[in-house]
Amino acid sequence: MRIDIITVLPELLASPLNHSIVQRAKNKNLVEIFVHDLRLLGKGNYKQVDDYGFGGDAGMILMVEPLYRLITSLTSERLYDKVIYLTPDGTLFDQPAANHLSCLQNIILLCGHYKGIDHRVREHLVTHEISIGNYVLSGGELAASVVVDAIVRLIPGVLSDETSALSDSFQDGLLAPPIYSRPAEFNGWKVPEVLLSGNPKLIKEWQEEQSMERTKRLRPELLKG
Ligand code: 6GU
Repeated sequence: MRIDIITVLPELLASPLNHSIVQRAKNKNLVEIFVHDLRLLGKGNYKQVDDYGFGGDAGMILMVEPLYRLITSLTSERLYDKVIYLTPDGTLFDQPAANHLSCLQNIILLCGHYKGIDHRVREHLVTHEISIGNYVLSGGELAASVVVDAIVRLIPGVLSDETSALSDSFQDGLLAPPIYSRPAEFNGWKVPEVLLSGNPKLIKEWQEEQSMERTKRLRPELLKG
């Protein structure tokens, strides 16, 4: 999979994209991630890529021309499955959406900043819009990091034990069961007996019960779907 990310703040993406599972996936050549600094396409001494909006609202807007040049230079080189703009008014991102994106070959993630981007980019170049939740972030970079992390870990071969992505919370529409490590007793706090039983069938039953109980109690709306 290839992911191209367009941003005016590449620094904001550096840490999440260069550590942990995402770094491991890049090392294994299971994903290529290219971060494009939009500023490099700005014109003039100031490399201007943002400007005031028409209509008098305060706040800067990413201009249509640099975005047009960058996006069309990418799309002229290869076919992109999706050109995704990260925005609070996009479609809510969830596990099924992550599963879907993880199956694609090439995607562009476009991060807005300041007030957002010239709407003509959304009308003519963007094909999909994603929000990561009902709150407003200062820009799309943190959201893009979230989306990249969620999809990269699903690419086959990225996680060492492939079943571990399947046992994630939400992968079956339920919350994950509680997990424990050694020691079996700490401070008088005990690991549930069944997990020490060595009986895989009993353990699986207990985990499924726990998943269901926790989902009913903590996120009952997940069971409505
Ligand atoms: Cl994708 N972008 C911004 N700026 N804010 C958000 C968001 C995205 N998702 C939730 N809030």
